[in-house]
Amino acid sequence: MSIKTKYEILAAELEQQGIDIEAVRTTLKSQKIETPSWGYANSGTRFKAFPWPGAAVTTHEKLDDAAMVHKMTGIAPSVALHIPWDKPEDGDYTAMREYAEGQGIILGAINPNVFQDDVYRLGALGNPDPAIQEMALDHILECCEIMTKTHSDILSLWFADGTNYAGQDSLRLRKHRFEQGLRATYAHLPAHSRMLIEYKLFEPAFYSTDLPDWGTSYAFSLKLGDQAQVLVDLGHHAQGVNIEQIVTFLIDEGKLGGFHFNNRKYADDDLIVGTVNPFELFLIYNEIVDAMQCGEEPAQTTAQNIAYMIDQSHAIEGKLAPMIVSVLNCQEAYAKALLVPRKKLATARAEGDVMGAHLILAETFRIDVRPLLAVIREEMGVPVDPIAAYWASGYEEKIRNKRGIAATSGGYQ
Ligand code: PSV
Ligand code: MN
Repeated sequence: MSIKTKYEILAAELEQQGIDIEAVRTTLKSQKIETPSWGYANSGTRFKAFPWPGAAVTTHEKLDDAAMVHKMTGIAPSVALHIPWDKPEDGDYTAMREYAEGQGIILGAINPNVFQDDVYRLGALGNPDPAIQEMALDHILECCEIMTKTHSDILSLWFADGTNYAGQDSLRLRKHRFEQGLRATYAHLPAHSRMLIEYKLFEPAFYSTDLPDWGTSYAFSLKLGDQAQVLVDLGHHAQGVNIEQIVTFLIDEGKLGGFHFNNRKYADDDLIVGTVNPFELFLIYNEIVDAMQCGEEPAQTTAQNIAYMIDQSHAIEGKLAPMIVSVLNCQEAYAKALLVPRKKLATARAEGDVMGAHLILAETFRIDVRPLLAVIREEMGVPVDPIAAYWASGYEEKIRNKRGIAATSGGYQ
């Protein structure tokens, strides 16, 4: 049976369930996922970074790779930068932006890096030394200026700050230092931009982390104002945490700003999203779609404005292929979430039909959406099978031959 026929059968079934398949197709075509510049460079664990032949070293190479991922998928039109990893040698961010645009993509979130310099041994904004707090703040403010040149509207903040030993520093004073630093940052945000405050349960600080959970990020973002929101990195939670519930709470309060997609099995953030637990990814998208379709303000607008970003830098599985798979996994999860029969679900819930309600979600998750995705890819003019098309494109051999094996690891050039 041809893909077209499979699609027609699926569309007819869905329409019977009350799903507006035309609307689903339109929505899927407007989906956007940002990929990270650092995901195209070599990286590893603290034990070993296995170099990948052809991995990007320069920012231009990272932009070329991101553009290729977009060409294959049609839904990855922007790339996040990490500063100073992506600082141009000549300091010309306008030229970098124009280079990206020439490749068919745009520059996205700016991520200040206040965790790699030697001075940050005891933290950045939370550091007990006011001179180092100041240094970190200066770098963040410089990133606010960079945003204007790169036309970025998101400042994405993550801090490695915390302590390793009880008594090492005052937890209360660290909180105060953070509040002060975040307030100063907020005051310098370009107009119409947002700052997203990322949290992380642990690592590299192990006794206390200054921004350990969504509640802390939420509290700070509330104090700061409308331009501050929370960033949920899927990797930064304890294993049992219900991320979709956090997502819903934050959307409903107007405070979910964006995602870093990955998988939490790594205890950091480098495994391909949707591989270990595709059901969880579907449930997250389901909450977002529910807010878009059934939520009241500010939930609807908040859900519409979520910045979807991947935060993965693969250690053993190559570079572009896993990035393409990550984008496709998000597309599949979103497609399924758009097919949930929400009226039927609401009725089952209202009737207290526990199994009925659960099975509506579970059955939707089981729908084979590949014919639907094939049809929209064809309409978008991208390969119907992006992974096969990538392998057939010759790009991997081209970068392998041209770039060779870089000695660098991490985002550093
Ligand atoms: C930290 O683990 C993190 O998730 C932050 O988002 C960083 O910006 C990113 O990874 C890259 O180090
Ligand atoms: Mn992250």
